[in-house]
Amino acid sequence: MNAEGDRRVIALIDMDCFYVQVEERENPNNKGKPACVVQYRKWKGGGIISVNYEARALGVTRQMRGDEAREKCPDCILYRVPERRGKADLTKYRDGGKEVIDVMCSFGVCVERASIDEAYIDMTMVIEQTLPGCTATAINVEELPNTHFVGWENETDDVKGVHGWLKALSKEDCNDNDWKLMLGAVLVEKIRAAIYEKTGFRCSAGIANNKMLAKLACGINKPNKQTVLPFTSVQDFFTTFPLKKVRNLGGKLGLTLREELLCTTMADITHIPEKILQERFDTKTGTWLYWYARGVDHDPVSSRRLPKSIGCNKNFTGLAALDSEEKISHWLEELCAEVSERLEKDRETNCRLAKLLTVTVRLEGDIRPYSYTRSIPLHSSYDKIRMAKSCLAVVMKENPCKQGNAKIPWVVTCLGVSASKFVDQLESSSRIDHFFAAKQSTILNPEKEKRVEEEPLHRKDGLYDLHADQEDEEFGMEEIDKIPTETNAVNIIEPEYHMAQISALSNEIFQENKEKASGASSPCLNRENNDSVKKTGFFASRSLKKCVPIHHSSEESIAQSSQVNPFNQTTFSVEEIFPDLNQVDMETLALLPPHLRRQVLQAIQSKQGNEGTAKFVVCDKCKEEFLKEEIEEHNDFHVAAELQREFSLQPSTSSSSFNNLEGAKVVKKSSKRPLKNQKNATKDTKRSRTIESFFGNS
Ligand code: TTP
Repeated sequence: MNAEGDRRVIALIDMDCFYVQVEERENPNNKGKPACVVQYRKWKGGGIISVNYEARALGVTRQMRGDEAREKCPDCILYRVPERRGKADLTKYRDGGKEVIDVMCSFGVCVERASIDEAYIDMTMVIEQTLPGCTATAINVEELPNTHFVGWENETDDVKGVHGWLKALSKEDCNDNDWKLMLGAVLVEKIRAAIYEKTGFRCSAGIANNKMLAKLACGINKPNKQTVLPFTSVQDFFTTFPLKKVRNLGGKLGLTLREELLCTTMADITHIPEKILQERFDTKTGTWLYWYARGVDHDPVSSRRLPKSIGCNKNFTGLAALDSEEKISHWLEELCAEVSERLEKDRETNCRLAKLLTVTVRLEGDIRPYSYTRSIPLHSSYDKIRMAKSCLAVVMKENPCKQGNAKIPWVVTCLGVSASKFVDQLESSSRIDHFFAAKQSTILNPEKEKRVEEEPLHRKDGLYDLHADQEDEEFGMEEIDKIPTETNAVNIIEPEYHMAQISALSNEIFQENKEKASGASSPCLNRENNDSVKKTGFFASRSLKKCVPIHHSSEESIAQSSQVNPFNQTTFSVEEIFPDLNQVDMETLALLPPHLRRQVLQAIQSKQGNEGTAKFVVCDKCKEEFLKEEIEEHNDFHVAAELQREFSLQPSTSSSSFNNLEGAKVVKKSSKRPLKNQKNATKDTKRSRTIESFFGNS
């Protein structure tokens, strides 16, 4: 790694007092007057989350509440964030952010949306095409009306440093990089002007050779200004710049640097040898930090106009804190309702499906943003009730006292739900979808099927939502995972995604069969038929399967589900599904009906000439064949199924919330199996366990 290698031209564009600007656009007569946006809660006028620059000039800050702002400035307008389902409704701010992104994208640059009101752009390619033949005289100072150059400002006659910089560019020893930054500054002036023209919003920007420098340059001159941070000015600038203000160093890593290694500025880190940094953190982080402190950051701008996650959270402070399962359940339902609605919209607009649902909890007394985070697989259905139940199950499993709605020993002060791990809707289902669609044309409405398949993909921009809720104090959550260190894994549990899919699928089948066993699905033949015409391929097959009333026990149903699958009657060749057996996609495999999956596994086995060797094992309960790595997870499922069956036979002693645990398979980074020891437990012991304890710590 070295400093010389990075000659990209990156900008960070950040909207000025964004929420206030959105409100001002709706109320043009108020433009130019001091104003703030306050959170929806009314106590003391509500917490301020955005302050315009007129109000800032009069002493109003974001740390104040609405009433204090009015004391400072009686004319200050207080806009209130709209409310829906008892929480903030950020739709109009998100939509405003999307408009801005659309303008940026129209310039042919690579855009990475970084939060509700900011985005990185990589202009390198565009600039490199313009570069040949540029001369300093060709650049007019008027093209840079709002640009400042760090290190070149001259308080007397060149406050912004533009003249000094242009003069330097005309010298012979001036390098390409300086030129590129200059051209980048001209382009960003144009982009910002276009944003204003098309949306009416003002913004500021930072221009530099990488994301970290661009981000910190952006904050130097605001509002409606842009700042170039040339690489040659970085070291000087870093001698006073507090490290806690640097991207990726605001959190735990920054705290360790400050408290343990006594660094307060970026330059302080440069005095620590790389080896020491590697020893204190780890090799990768140490090296990264070593260069980071020298202004080097290779993090690419990844083209991303869509959010990586869709979620919302809510704080419950003081008397509003959640101290019963009932309250937690209620708010999880509210949060899941919002997430589900936005996911559906996202699926329609962006043709993608979220595969992971993450629930975050902060407990009373905890100063961290979140006390714990748990992830569970999310199935193709965005059913808000099922999502909420799954979330409740994983939240409550952490609680040492899980007695229904009894007072619980811990109190929740923040709850968050977010969906992530998006996959292309077609990509995820295409192979299997087309495969089944072809085979079942007589089952589904062929006209409808054709229409669905021929419909063009409407890929529109989605919304990026890091500021999930006004009350959320933790910004830039996604930045956490950019740090190349284990430290970022502290609160985030990575999914063992493929393996989880297998057991999640089993859970899903189990749940469906449970519904069938209870007779719930039998009266809905017509409804299911209607649904089925809307769905294609595998999903349609699931709907059809649901229509068949079965009255077996749940586990029997799972084992026998292949007998009721209408596709059983059709013969498919394994090659039709997986033309290359060396590249079998586990996700697709997990979606197959059991008999087909068995065929695929057998085909792989014989292809590898491993027949009879220990690569696959047969489950002695359902006689299905599994990859060796899958069997443990699969066994867990049988135990869960058994417990659930017993649980549903017993009079309910616990919250009904636990009766439906479809999808509530906790995915953890460590492959610690919660059931490992319990599998050897006697039947009686198993019987005495509740479904909560199955998912609880073991
Ligand atoms: P910021 O970009 O941090 O702030 P801002 O746009 O209001 O002002 P500035 O000109 O200094 O950039 O946040 C963007 C929006 O995110 C902000 O308008 C309101 C919202 N927000 C919250 O909801 N809660 C918060 O704690 C913060 C800091 C912002």
